[in-house]
Amino acid sequence: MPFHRSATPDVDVIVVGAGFTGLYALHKFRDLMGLSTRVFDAADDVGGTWYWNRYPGARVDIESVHYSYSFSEELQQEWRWSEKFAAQPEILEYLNHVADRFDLRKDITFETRIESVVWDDEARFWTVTTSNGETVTGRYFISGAGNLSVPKTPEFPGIDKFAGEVYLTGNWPHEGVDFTGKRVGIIGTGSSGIQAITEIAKEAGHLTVFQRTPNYATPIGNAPTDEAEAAQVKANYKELRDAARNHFLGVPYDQVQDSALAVSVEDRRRVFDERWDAGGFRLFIDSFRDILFDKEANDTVSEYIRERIHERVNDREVANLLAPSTYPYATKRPPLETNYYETYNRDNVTLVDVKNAPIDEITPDGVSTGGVEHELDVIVLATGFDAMTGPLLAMGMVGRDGLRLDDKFADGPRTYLGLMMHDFPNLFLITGPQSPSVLYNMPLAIEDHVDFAADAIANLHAEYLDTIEPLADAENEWVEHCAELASATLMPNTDSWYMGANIPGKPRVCLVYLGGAPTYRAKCAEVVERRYEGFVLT
Ligand code: N01
Repeated sequence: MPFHRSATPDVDVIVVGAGFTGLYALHKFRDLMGLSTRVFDAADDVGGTWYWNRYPGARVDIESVHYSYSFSEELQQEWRWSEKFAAQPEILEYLNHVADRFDLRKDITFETRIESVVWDDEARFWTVTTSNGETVTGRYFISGAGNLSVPKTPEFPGIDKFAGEVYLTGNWPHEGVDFTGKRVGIIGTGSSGIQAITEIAKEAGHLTVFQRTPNYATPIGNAPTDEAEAAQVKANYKELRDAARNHFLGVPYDQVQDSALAVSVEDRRRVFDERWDAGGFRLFIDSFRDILFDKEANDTVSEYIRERIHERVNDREVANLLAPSTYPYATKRPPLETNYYETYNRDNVTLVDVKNAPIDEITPDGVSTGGVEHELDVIVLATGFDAMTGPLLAMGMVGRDGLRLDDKFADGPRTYLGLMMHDFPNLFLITGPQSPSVLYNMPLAIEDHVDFAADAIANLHAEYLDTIEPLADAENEWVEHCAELASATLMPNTDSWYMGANIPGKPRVCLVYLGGAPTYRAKCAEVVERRYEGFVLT
């Protein structure tokens, strides 16, 4: 049976992004499958998220031995992490090492943005235009544009008139910023803000933190690498990676069985204390199974964290402001910290509540909240991202019959398995909306999705076919299924980026698949086994 294609594209595969996704995708498609592949990235070097987010304190929150590629045994054996949770420079160094080790740079075009991605139904390929004026055609398009890569547009009137310096955590200057002796203001107390606040406070003359919603931050438990533990991990990497892939969050922790409500108060306290002391996401994912699903169960851990915050902050009023009470733990992404709460015991740090007295404007001299002006030399915006859909909508994607992605996503994302979309054949969303993505361990989630795309392409080639595309019905069912899963959790009632609630006007729908990575992976495997059930191959 011949291919139906009427024209030959410039390359087989076009990939956007040279972060964790793009690097693995290039290696997989080019080196392991022999497909001609080009990668584009707006940055001038590799790294993706870890290229842009260079703010002080930026650090991974899943143990580095697990937050790393598993595709190459040699790579995972030879690389040594210096800390349990590596800081941004070391992760960037790792990604540079991967780029060099697999000779990836020669097929990456840097400092180039994708401006449009248009499907040609006649030729059966994608036409991509870029910011450097180039037009490239490719049979397959792989989005490795990331989930948290489009910073939220600052929404403060007057920001352009501020006389001092303004920095965005998600686009931090390479040369760093000298805060010595300066009056610094930071807006936002999400994961980025919390990491940055702790470090900037040590350097600034004075740091003013503008907090709208407090967060349930818990200890990360970072430490220098324990060589004996690292050797154990390396000796058992295969089992650990398998265990990670069979865990809700993509880490090789035990599966917890108990309800928080089925144990005595003392036993519950003991579990919380142990998980708090161990650090990382253990309190959330390794304590009780119903934290995310049952309000009463969640209340037990939320109350526990509030108590611990009060223990660490000297001023009772400040502690009250820092202790969240208006939403359940983990319905916003829980940040991990080292000495975050103690930072508010410093003489040079002030917490300003902008929930009750919102930011009116930014003046030439500082930030005005509730009629009070806070004079500043530097403003740091840690105000978050247009998560999950933002990076996709920024690429000017147009599918069959001129269907614009903005129109398709008008009421929220529509995907099948968070991987592909009806009317957008041969376009793979790596860790796309409605997949476990940000609630899984990113490098593993990325490998799973790139492997899915690679297998689908190999399958098409084996059958002399050109395209793979989800059926409209399969996509509709998946969208509904994701909404149902979300409604069984405590997520939907909290304003978070998971729900699109951080961006004015963005549809309020859960952007993440909440059935957990193992169930999701089993579903993807079943789809493949049933000859790509829910897809049409032509
Ligand atoms: O962004 P966020 P982030 N006025 O959206 C506030 C990952 N990550 O960059 O909650 C006043 O969480 C906003 O307030 P509110 C991780 O997945 C991981 O910190 O909307 N305040 C909030 O406090 C994370 O979840 C790591 O009321 C305003 C903050 O800005 C995701 O990236 C490190 C405001 C934004 O918090 C995003 O984190 C960093 C306004 N108009 C990031 N607008 C790791 O540790 C926004 N805010 C691996």
